[in-house]
Amino acid sequence: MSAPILYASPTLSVEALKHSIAYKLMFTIGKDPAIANKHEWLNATLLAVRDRMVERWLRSNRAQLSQDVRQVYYLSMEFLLGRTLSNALLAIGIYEDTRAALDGMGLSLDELLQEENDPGLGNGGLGRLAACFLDSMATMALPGRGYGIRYEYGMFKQNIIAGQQAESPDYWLEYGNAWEFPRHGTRYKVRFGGRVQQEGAKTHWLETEEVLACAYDQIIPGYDTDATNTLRLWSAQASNEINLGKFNQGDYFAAVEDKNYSENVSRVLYPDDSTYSGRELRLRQEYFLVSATVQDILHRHWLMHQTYENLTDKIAIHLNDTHPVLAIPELMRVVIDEHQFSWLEAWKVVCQVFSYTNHTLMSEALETWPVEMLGKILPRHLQIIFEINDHFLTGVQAAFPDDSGLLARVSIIDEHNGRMVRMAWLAVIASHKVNGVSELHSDLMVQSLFADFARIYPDRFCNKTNGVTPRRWLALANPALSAVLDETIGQTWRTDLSQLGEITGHRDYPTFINSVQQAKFTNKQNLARYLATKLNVVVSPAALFDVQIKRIHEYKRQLLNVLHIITRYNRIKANPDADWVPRVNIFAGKAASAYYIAKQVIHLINDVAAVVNNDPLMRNRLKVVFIPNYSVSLAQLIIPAADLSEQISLAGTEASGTSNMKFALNGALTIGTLDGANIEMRQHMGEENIFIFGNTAEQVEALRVGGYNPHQYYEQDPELHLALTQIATGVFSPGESNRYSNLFDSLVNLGDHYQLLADYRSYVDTQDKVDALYRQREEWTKRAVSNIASMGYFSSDRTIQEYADEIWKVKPIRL
Ligand code: 26W
Repeated sequence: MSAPILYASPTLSVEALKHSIAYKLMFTIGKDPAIANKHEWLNATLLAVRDRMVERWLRSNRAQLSQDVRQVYYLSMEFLLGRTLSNALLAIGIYEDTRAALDGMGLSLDELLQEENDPGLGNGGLGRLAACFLDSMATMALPGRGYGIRYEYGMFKQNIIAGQQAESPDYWLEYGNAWEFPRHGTRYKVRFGGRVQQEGAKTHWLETEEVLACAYDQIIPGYDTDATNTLRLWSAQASNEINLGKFNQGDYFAAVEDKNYSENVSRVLYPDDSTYSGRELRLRQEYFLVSATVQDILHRHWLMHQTYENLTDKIAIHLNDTHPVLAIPELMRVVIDEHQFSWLEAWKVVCQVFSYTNHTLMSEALETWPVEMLGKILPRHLQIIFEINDHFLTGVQAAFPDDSGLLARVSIIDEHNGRMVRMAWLAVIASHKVNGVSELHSDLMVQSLFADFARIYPDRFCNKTNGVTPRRWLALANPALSAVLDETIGQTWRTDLSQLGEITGHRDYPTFINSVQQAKFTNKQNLARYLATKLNVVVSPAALFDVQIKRIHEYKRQLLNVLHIITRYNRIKANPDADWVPRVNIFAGKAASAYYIAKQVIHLINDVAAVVNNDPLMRNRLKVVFIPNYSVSLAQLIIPAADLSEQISLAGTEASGTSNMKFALNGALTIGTLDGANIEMRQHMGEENIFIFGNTAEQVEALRVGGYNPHQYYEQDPELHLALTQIATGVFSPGESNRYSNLFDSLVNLGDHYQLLADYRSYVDTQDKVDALYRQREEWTKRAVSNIASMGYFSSDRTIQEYADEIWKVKPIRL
């Protein structure tokens, strides 16, 4: 690490900052300070702060080039970075100076920070993980770059209208993006369609349509270090050649239409993480990302080395799920068709360069493309995929001559379901390492989805349990708790999260416990203020804040949470004078726009909220709130305010989860199943510090195999029976009594695929234990402290160190 830069140069720096902010406002934005609005001041501040990072950035890039080290390229269709200004201020240690500078000009830093839009270039966990990884790579000075798409429209905005989700477009570039550097000189042609022509040994890909990929760079600052990295996002621009042709023929409208059409490729993020779309535009997007990226990687490599002989020594390419898997045939194509590699030479390179992370076992989310569609859009790539498949199957046949069904099962081409290309198979066959994202997930991955491949390639599969960056998820999101930690154990936990273990020694000091409680209360007040001002919902910060925030998905079982809330409501109604622990149940999350059941769940939550919140008997004992338009910035507000974190997916379905880690790091206790990373969290914190309920993954499987009968649970548990009947008969939808009959049916009559009813009793009983512990406030806080203390392992710095050592083989640069 470099010399400490955190608390340097107080007054000098404040004056200099004032000057440069005003300078940016006038000379870059062109506004008179007397009339500038908040957006303009924000952009001026962003630009002034960006200036202070550019030198480090250039130095980092220079060091990467001169030290000639191996580079890792992280390819992802999604990056959910969150707001940038506060993170940059924290990283370079000028948070308080900037506050003072703005103060001095009559502006409030906190207000400006709230003005920044939060780019939603991702769906959820996978995109946010990519952002945490970039933060860790920069902080650890690892020579890496992210590559993605600069979607013009990010994740849709969610409004709740009459209790239901309504989507509207998120045009996040409305006020420009001060943070990015457009690289007008860095553009690559990306080609689609056309046909393949063989000329002796040479293959030509002809008569293609073209679109240009233009680079937009942003600085990813490392924390308290000179090291910075780059995230490069590609934006589509019509290539003039095509349009000019039609234009000259006089067909002006066709030319403009064409232009719009080809630029569609980076227009919008696919806002669905539950089912793969199978849509042609999505396939084009995926190829657009990888084609531009592979060209860029090779270009940079050539600049540094003037040869492609040493590719395997110098580059590692990581595939964030299968979405960028076309990078495999693309790299093959380029080195064979354009750089005269033999097929086997090319394959050897590919097999050493690529690695792949699987993020889900859900079959409906696994990408497969019709052979026909792939052949139409990428004929040369389809040819290469067939060649890879032949080469692979020949090897398998030789090694496993006696397994008759094996070839069909492992073939990249699924012949039984309408000839589909299985992208996960391609990823596994070409990657030297394949990892899951928690121990359970990685185990299940080799036992189920990739069982055949685990036999063929026993050393290929490994686990890299996810982590989260402590900079954004503790230092930035929770200044109150951070201050307590700083006072107790010093400040260096930000780059070595294992130091949080040291607070265990303070668990029995009442002053420490008090200050942890105080920090939580402050955060709950902040959230309560937001709920009051934005949603007109008044909650007491003294109540237990019970939070489930994540994409709405059946396997995540928000509906199980609702069943508990209804049960609690019924109990309070039956016995209003008992001494109830007051609770506020908070939900947030988006439903994919075509996911009918998920949308019904949102509607039901809002309907239940309306009934409960308007029932005079409930008063402060129970409140239900759905916070619209969940985002990274909302997560930063909500998570620090949570007492209880709901991680209640059916065991075996949530690959890892990462918000589970963020909650625990911020001192919430978890109620959860033995799923994903919950299992490892329990190991680290001890089972007395987490509320575990429900069936294990093995029990779930056994139930499924043995013939699960949800109806029996419905019949035998009176509280469950009542709650379900109330949903089915319109108690929460008085205007439309059968509104939820389909939800009821899916649980009681249609098999309850995610086994909510099987886990209901254990869940509700465990919630009672939560109440009991919450009454003993000091004991509760001690366990919260144990949660915080044991989260060191779940830093993305640890995760990235493992990727760097065991998969990418990259080392930090010296600065
Ligand atoms: C093709 C449509 C599509 C898009 C995105 C299918 C699947 C996805 C992602 C794989 C969904 C996702 O974000 N998965 C989550 O990844 C996180 C990071 O590893 C895990 O913590 C979550 O458990 C997992 O659901």
